[in-house]
Amino acid sequence: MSSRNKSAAPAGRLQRAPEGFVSGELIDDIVRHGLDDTRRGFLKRSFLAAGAALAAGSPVAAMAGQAAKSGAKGDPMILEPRPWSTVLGKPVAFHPYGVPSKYEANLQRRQSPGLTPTPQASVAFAPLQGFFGIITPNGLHFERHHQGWVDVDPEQHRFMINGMVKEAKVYTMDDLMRLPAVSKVHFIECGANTGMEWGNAAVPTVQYTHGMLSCCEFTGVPLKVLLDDCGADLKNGKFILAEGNDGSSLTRTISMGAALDDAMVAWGMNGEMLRPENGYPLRLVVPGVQGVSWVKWLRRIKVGDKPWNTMGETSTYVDLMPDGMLRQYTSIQECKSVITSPSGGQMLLSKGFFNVSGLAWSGRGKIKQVDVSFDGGRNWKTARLETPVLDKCLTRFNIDWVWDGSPSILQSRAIDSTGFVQPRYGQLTKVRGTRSTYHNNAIQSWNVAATGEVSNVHVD
Ligand SMILES: Nc1nc2c(c(=O)[nH]1)N[C@H]1C(S)=C(S)[C@@H](COP(=O)(O)O)O[C@H]1N2
Ligand SMILES: [Mo]
Repeated sequence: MSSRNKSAAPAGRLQRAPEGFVSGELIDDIVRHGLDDTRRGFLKRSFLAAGAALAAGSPVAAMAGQAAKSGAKGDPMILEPRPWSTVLGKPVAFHPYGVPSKYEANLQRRQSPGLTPTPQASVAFAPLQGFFGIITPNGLHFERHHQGWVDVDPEQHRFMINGMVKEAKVYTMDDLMRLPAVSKVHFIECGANTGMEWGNAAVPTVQYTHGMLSCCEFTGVPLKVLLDDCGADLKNGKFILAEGNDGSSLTRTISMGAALDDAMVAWGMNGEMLRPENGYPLRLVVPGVQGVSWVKWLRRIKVGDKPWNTMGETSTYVDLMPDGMLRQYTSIQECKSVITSPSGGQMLLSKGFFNVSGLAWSGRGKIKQVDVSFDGGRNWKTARLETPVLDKCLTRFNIDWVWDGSPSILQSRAIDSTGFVQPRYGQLTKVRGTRSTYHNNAIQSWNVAATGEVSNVHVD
């Protein structure tokens, strides 16, 4: 079915990575002064201008134009020996720890425009537009710190369990890494992901709309094993408090249900030790629950019988409702999806076939189905889910699309194993208002103009 579509329509060309063209000064300015209307407009214009400039001068565009005229025939790039095929290559282990090709230098974590006040209490968004499959490479995992990151000496790191336990215990990293380990792939999403999109279409690319999202294989010991080891009082102990060892003194209350279910005290991330930015040498993994509970540089878990109501649970990570009330402890990341290619800031350089690709996830289970609309939600087609489809994990979807050059609005809608259907933007704001900041899981719309420019729009 897909191949018939493909052969019927020539492949369209996509300018896939114009996201790197906001100047460092502009980002600094936004970080310092916030994102007002002038800066928002400027941000939008500079993304568009960069996309257009790149499209005009792009070697991809030039090559594609040539191919359209003469096919692959006569192309010196294939007919003539290339410089790199006639020299000695670089020696083995030239980089003892490998690095990406210099041609991929544009694929970077990027700072938040205007979300947070200082370089320490900040966010670096993951470039979702450049990812394939479901695994986030360790160097591109998003970062969210409340007080900067620290590089902790694992020899000096200690982890303690206390509170309502028979015996409080302190573990070294060696103690922990001797225990029976498990490895599981899960997504982590900050509760504030897509937070700038309450109200209006604020930021230009999927990196900024959805980039506080990553997915890795984590290795560690189930928290249940450690709670058992300390003789946690499971009858009266209804909650745990997790505490980090950085300057933010981040503490989070987590339900005993989540703690005993699939929470993990983890040191491994995609086959190697955690990166310092992500909590090296130890972090809590709480599948399905918002990122703030995944405490990094984890040093203590306390068992108790009621929530602690710490600052981060009462004044931040609370959802402002239209009536002025705040919802607390909305910890689960609900079913959500987004098309990552094509997405905002990219450019369709020609009509024809496109593989529309994106990510879907749910904090309540597996992804059951993803539908895609090319006309702003009037008609829907079911996308292909790529395997594996795992619990509380990103799922990659793909669907064929032949762009006829007319304006289109691309949307994706995920359904999870509980039957929950990702809401339209208007459905969500009807209940939650437009100042909720956290937990925005609305359907994302990308507008494709006749010029091929792809931009962020809100469709009710
Ligand atoms: N100790 C500590 N843990 C922390 C944080 C922090 O600032 N300090 N930030 C939290 C928040 S708000 C999120 S979204 C995730 C981000 O994890 P990452 O930086 O590995 O992406 O870590 C959480 N754990
Ligand atoms: Mo977060």
